[in-house]
Amino acid sequence: MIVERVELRVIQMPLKEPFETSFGREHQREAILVTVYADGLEGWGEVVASRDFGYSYETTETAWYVLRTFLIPAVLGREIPDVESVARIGERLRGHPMARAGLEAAFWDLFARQAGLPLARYLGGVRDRIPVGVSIGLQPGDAELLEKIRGYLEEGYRRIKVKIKPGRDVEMIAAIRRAFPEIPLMADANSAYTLEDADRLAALDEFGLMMIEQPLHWDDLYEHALLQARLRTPLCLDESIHSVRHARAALELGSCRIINIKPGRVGGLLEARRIHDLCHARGVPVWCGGMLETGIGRAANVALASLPGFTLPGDLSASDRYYHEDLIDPPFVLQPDGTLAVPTGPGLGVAVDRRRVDRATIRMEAFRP
Ligand code: OSB
Ligand code: MG
Repeated sequence: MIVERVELRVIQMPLKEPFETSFGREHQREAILVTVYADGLEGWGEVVASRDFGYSYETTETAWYVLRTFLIPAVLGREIPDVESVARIGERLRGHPMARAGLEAAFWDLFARQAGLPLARYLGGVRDRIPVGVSIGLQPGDAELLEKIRGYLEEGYRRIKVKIKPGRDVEMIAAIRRAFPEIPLMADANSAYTLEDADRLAALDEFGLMMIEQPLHWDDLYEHALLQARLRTPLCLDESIHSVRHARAALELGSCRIINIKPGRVGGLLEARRIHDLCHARGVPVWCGGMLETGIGRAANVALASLPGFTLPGDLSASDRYYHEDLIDPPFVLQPDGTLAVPTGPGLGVAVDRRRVDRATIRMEAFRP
């Protein structure tokens, strides 16, 4: 297909409540939407970088710069035969995976639409419902946290993930376990600890957590391997896995026993699928992480999570978990069995509500050959 036009938009979406992790607190979600027009079709992608760095070095500004300076000129007016060729353009850059993934996602949407297939099917997905969990940010105190957990369990979420950091860990997890002895529970530290905290992290072993996510430095594999050797609880890596090569290294080193796959973190859905394939072949469970996506990014994540190796519930909550009003119609709704339905229409399979996108847009630029 020949790329006729690309649009970039920075959007801001107020969150229903602030989301706090060990690296900071977000009150509203900022993201870039990418729209690619080709062969009479349009494809949409979401760049999951935030306004501020914290989770990653990428920000809205760095992603905007990389897209308009390098990535968009490389596809504009060109014949793009397949998604792989878009990924190869991205791979010429070092780093900037979120910028690359957002553009690639728009092409996945386009090529799946052109094929008349839902993205899930186009990727090789096998599921039509995705079991989902919910990620709960740091709360002012344990009472508030327990209340939140109770509410999400009542809504039907299948597993609870809580954020931890030094000072908000063993006692807090103990309180959760006292109130909810049986629930599938996990903790995400977003790199808040060092190896010196190994005893403290080992104290979490007695609570039967499904996993501890990314306790140590954001690009470390070696120290996670040392830590994993001291814990019964499986470690799951998020921030540290940047590519299928990192995934292989992590598994060989014993840095983790589970991987959280986020397309934005690894440069796109193609690399995300490669990591899935590697883990699936080795019997390593994976699940789909989230970055507070709008329905546009969420639809791509749901499609990814329909691949057979995504055996654990993802951070793929319903649209109303974060937003009063999503950018898509219909929104993602939590089914009574704790799943999200995989859209069945072509491409992302969700309709982008242009009026809502316009209302959320604070900056826009269109590119033509
Ligand atoms: O570490 O998984 C994370 C949100 C923003 C940045 C990093 C993370 C998260 C989440 C929420 O945990 C996932 C979601 O529900 O989208
Ligand atoms: Mg995480």
